[in-house]
Amino acid sequence: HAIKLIGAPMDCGKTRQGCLMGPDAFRTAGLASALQSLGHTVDDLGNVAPDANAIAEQSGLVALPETVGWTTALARVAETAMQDSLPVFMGGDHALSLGTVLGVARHAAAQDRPLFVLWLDAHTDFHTPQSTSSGNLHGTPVGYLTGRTGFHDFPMFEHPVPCENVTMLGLRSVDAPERAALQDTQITGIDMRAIDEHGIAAPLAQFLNKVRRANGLLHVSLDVDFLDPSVAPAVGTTVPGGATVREAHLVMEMLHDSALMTSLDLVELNPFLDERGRTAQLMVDLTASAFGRTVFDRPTRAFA
Ligand code: DIR
Ligand code: MN
Ligand code: MN
Ligand code: MN
Repeated sequence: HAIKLIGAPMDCGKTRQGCLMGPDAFRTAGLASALQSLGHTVDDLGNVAPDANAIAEQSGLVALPETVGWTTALARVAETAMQDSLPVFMGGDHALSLGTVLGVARHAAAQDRPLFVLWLDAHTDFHTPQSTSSGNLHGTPVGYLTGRTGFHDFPMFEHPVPCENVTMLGLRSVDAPERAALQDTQITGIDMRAIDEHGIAAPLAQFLNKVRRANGLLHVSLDVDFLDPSVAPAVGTTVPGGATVREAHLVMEMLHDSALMTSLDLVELNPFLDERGRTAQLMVDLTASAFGRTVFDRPTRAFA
């Protein structure tokens, strides 16, 4: 692939600070060289900055104007990058997906291809600016990209992703208003109990088959808190009982095998909370799996 690394040091999607260091932690952990060594062409475009705007702060919402400024800037960068590359957005908190998916959706619409979204997260991020009680807009991107109402301060999401095109894996923290709103949608939500009982491969394979049949584009959004905090402590919103290292690698390996992924977010890494870079390193290793790193090249495993 031609991969573009795009830094999005967005830190205003919640009150706890530190995600602004995310892009440089991914760089320090060797993301570019890991992908290059797999044979990809990698271009690090540096960091994006938010647009200015005249939107007013709103009580009950954290940093609404700045969040909208990131959204417009990232949508523009994402749409452009999609034309000739596979963009990897190095966050930054999960509010950056408001912008990246907006830009990717514009590109998909211009190509007349359906867009699918795989959300790897402990949380559903299905709030609207009205339903959030924390005021943290990193809890809203799936609401925005599926076309929920209430985002009037944001750019119009002209081509919302149909709910049946969204699958979430790893869920274990869903707020009551999100749960109520999700009941009425066709979003596929695979929680940790389902993964415990049936494994992570079957629901993912089903989703990937759907993307393939539809000749769709596939945006993948990987929140650090998808992973269990014992292996990925560097995130502000840890929830126990998350995906294991192997479950996460299997997801990434299956994504590579499918050859369907067309854009990727790496979000919520807070290097201030990390232990000698181990979470950043795990995220880099997972990304490498998504781009073809294997131990053995299956199915030819025999030592001849
Ligand atoms: C919570 C946390 N549902 C909120 N969301 C997070 O503030 O709306 N998403 N951390 O990844
Ligand atoms: Mn999230
Ligand atoms: Mn999360
Ligand atoms: Mn590949």
